[in-house]
Amino acid sequence: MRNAEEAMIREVASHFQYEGILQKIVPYGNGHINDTYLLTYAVGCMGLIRVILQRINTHVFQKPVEVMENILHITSYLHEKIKTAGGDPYRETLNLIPTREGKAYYQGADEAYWRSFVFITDAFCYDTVERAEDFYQSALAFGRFQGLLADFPAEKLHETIPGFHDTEKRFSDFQRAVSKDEKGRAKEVQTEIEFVRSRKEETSFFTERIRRKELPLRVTHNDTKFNNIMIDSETGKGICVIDLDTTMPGLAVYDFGDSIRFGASTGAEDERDLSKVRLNLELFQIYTKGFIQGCGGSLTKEELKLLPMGARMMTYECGMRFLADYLQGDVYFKTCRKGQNLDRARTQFKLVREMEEHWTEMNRIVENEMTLCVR
Ligand code: ADP
Ligand code: GN1
Ligand code: MG
Repeated sequence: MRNAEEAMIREVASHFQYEGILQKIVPYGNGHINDTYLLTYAVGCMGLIRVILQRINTHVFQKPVEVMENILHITSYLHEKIKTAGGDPYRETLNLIPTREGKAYYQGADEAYWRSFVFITDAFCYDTVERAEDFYQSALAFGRFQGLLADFPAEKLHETIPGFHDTEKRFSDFQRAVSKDEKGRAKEVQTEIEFVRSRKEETSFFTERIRRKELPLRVTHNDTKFNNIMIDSETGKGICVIDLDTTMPGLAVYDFGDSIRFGASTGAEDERDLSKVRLNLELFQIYTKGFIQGCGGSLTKEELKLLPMGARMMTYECGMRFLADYLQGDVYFKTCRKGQNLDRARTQFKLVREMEEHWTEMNRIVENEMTLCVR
């Protein structure tokens, strides 16, 4: 890390209610959005204590104060609920560490917004599904998360990114990015653009059902990537759902779908060799089972039936977002190499095709898991 960056982090850290001597600062995790650092403090005879310090990406979250109001609200609610149920509220939910002024965030002189979380020890986030059991545990945990928030007063939540999973809106944004073609990249990606456009009809699938009130809006996470869950290193259980920036009213099928998009692929999200990217139906079945169980019977029959469509839609939508970002010059998702957003878009489109080809099997798997759960 550069000296200037380290000095800046030290300055920011001095505004939080940390104790001890700051020993080490390292950039941390593989999120695409925020800048995350792991800080280690030596605290008297207590030894080393770690904390997470994050700079909120204000290009993505244009109302960071609202994001923090949501997070404070959600984490306080979860903390109490977990405590009452006899769980460990310092491991099973995120906990904010306040600033010295008692606020949930610190606003630096440069307009940057910072927040800090208690570090969840003895647990890991994985970027790929190495063991089916971990994926199953993540499904249980994401399902339970929805259950825990079932009675949360949803009207108190801000919509941190308007229309986050409004695929119709995402499609219009995409079309705008293609017509502007700011970086002159559209000509190289005509096949991919055509792929998105040819599926335009599908974009209103869920938005229509929301308008017709056919599907219930719930408090959902909306970014249920496998690396947004912490797996306990001792028990192997999905211990804590993290990355709560987009937790707001949404559809259960979004949370199901986004997990499938990322975790049930045989390849990395940015894999260049598309022959390695397939839909793993075994993982699809395992996640379906875990998610339905995790939701504890709260999903309606209609929601259950639409789980496969949730997977297809989230994958298609994410691919379209990656491609739009590529056309706009990689301004939204972090990249570490040229063409990474295009590669990401291509893996998503390959997966959509896989899902279209395995549509009957996906539906059969869900129907089967529905029956097993009802029994
Ligand atoms: P992004 O929005 O950029 O994805 P995340 O909030 O998901 O940011 O954090 C990035 C990474 O930091 C996570 O994948 C995880 O590895 C790590 N992380 C975040 N919060 C904690 C925490 N409280 N304890 C331990 N690790 C954490
Ligand atoms: C981003 O923050 P992270 O890396 O968990 C993005 C998701 C995408 C995902 C694709 C706020 O998630 O919507 O599905 O990248 N988060 C936001 O990997 O846009
Ligand atoms: Mg994340």
